Amino acid sequence: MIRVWGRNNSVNVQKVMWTIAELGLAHERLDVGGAFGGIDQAYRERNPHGLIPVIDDEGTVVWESNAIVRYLSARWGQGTLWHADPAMRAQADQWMDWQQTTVQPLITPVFWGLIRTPPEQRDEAAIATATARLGQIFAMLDRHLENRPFIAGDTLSMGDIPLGALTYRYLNLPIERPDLPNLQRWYARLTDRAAFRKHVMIPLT
Ligand SMILES: N[C@@H](CCC(=O)N[C@@H](CS)C(=O)NCC(=O)O)C(=O)O
Repeated sequence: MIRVWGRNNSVNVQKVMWTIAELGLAHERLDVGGAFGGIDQAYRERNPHGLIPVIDDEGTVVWESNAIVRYLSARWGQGTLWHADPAMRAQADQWMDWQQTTVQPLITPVFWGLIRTPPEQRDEAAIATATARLGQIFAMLDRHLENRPFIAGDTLSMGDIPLGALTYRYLNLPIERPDLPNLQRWYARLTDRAAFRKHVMIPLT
């Protein structure tokens, strides 16, 4: 049984829950973080970073959402989420790292500004700057998806999970976006998946 600590409206928890659901793993999720609190001494012993999510898989404790997605895929998703071929796996890896280092820092001010900040307190200039840059980087992802159904190969892999979770947010924020036809086709494929609908396609809060 895998135990997951983290509230379900966190995109980083959603990545983990989506992975678990794709793999059909027995699990229990505990609400921690945000209004739930619970980031106490005991929590920090599992995750010294003091953020959600963290998992415990029968004694194997892992934090950092993308590291968790990789661990679960390697352990339980050989031949599905985890590509055996290192070259294919590197494709998934590079887009996972790009999500963390490039997309996340830009979407955070837009998401927090529009969803978690009262209108009178918003930094509209910062939101507009990040939104414009997001349009450029999602256009780059759109070009990557021009000739392929999924991020790395012909089937869903771990490479789709972090970007898929963030793309749901990007497409559902009240912002202007460029035309992204390839990204929209890939996103439609994700929405066909029950695991994605259950864990990612929930109201933005
Ligand atoms: N790089 C970390 C970031 C984790 C993170 O920022 N988690 C946020 C929620 S998305 C958090 O713990 N916020 C404080 C809280 O919820 O109490 C990861 O991917 O796991």
